Amino acid sequence: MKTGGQLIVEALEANGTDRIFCVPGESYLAVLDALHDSAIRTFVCRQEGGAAMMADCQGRLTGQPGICFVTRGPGATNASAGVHIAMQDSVPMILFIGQVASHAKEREAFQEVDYVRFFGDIAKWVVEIDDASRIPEFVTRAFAVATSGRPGPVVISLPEDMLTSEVEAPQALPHTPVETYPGRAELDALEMLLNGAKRPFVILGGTRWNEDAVARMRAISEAWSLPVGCSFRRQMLFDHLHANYAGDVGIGINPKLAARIKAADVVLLIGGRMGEMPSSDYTLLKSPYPDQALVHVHADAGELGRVYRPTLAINASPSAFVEAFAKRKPTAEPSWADETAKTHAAYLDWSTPPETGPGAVQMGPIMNYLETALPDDAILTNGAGNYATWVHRFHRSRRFATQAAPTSGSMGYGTPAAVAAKALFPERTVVAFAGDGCFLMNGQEFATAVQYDLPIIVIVVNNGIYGTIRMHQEREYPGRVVATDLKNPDFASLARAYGGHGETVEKTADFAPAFERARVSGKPAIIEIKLDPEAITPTRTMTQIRDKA
Ligand SMILES: Cc1ncc(C[n+]2csc(CCOP(=O)(O)OP(=O)(O)O)c2C)c(N)n1
Repeated sequence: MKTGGQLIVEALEANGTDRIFCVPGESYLAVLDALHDSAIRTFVCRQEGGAAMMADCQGRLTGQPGICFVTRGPGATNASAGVHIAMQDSVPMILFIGQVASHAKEREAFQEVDYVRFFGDIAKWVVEIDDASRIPEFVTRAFAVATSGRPGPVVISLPEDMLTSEVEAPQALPHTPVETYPGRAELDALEMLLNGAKRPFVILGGTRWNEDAVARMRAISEAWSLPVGCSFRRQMLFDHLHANYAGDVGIGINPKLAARIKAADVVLLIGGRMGEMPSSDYTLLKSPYPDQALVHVHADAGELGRVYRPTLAINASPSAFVEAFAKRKPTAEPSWADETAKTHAAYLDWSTPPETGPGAVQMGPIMNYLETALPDDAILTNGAGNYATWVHRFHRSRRFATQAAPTSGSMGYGTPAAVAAKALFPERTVVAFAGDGCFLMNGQEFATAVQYDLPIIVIVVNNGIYGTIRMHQEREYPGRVVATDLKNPDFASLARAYGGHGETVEKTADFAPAFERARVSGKPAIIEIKLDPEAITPTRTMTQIRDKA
């Protein structure tokens, strides 16, 4: 006989879980107690949104579900911020929620929420377990659902009395991974299309990639001289210094790259969904009928034909697809090789930061410095805000599992993600980028970094405004500023108050030594960059945007 709490922990162990992220609650004490006897490492966090984002980051970088435990009601609603990210970003994750006891249900008991309804639209699957003997079945299924097809978050509600009940249950078994392979007919059809193409283009996106798959994709690109772009915030899928790298198919796309994609005759979209952001609001590829012959490779059949009618639909995971297609070679020297080289030259030009800009701190030289100071395997995280443009446009990503940034555009992601990344890869440099607004959405997780001795470096780009929204405001309603001014704490003092290392950068030359001091401090660090609010984009000032409106 075992308690529900013990069965949950055993089922997690059977599925290879080595850590969980949580904020404790009285609703799931039986699970916490079972964790006491387990080798699973428990990371206690400061807010459930941060805990869920850590779990998301774990899933994003490893492909295995990140696990998060929260309490009912406010714990669950806080965690929903991370669940939404995992859903939009196709990341495997399992959120466990302590639920009110069975006798209290449907009375709007203390902190009672119906999770099936609450998470219905933002989770891949939501279930409440009423009978503890079925825990092995549901937990194993949760791993299968979270990782198969298009990965996503699963939410499991755990009534308190179910967790304390003692039952007999079958021994939990690990889930069986589900793979989707391309058929020979699809591979033949693609080979024919590419052999007949004049201006093909490849876009990589989504999840279910790994280091081997990225290496195979590189080999395919070389064999066929294919230009390759990475979808919004999926830049770790192709080496940016490779001669075939074409650029970031994201927000504020290089106009030359957009023109190149529009002029393509065949677009091979692997793993991505080509949503509103990467498609420049569905204009790069027209929905529902693209101008180009679209070959869409996706692990979920439901995504094929959902937004675009593909010429050729291939229901396969990116990793299975590249493994199969790597064996196919062109019949003749590709005619587009010269153009692929030109596209890369245009990328290099576009990703060279400006040396100057308004104010005493220039982000361009700071990005140049980071490009030389950061090892290739450094992990960069961020949330949402104009500051992220500097990272996405000017950081030349080299390797897989080096990026954690929400395609869902959620603020507050960078700091908790950095904590999870550093816990996963303690030997690697982990840098979180945040705006002043973004940081204060989940900056409390800096305390988690201090608690677990995880020396992340958080770069807070402080312009004293919710800059992205101010920019939109000035463009749409010039001169009518509402709700976008911020009065901020001294971020360096804040870092020290938490027990970390703090630096303030007021001019460009301050940055390199501040970064070095942060690195050798061995402590979690915050480097505040005081950026002129005029420097709202790499190329246009706030005044120029207002004046043009
Ligand atoms: C959770 C969340 N809330 C609100 C928004 C809307 N939003 C997008 S960017 C932004 C401002 C970001 O400000 P900051 O982090 O200071 O960066 P900046 O744009 O100034 O560089 C806001 C409020 C969002 N994307 N996510």
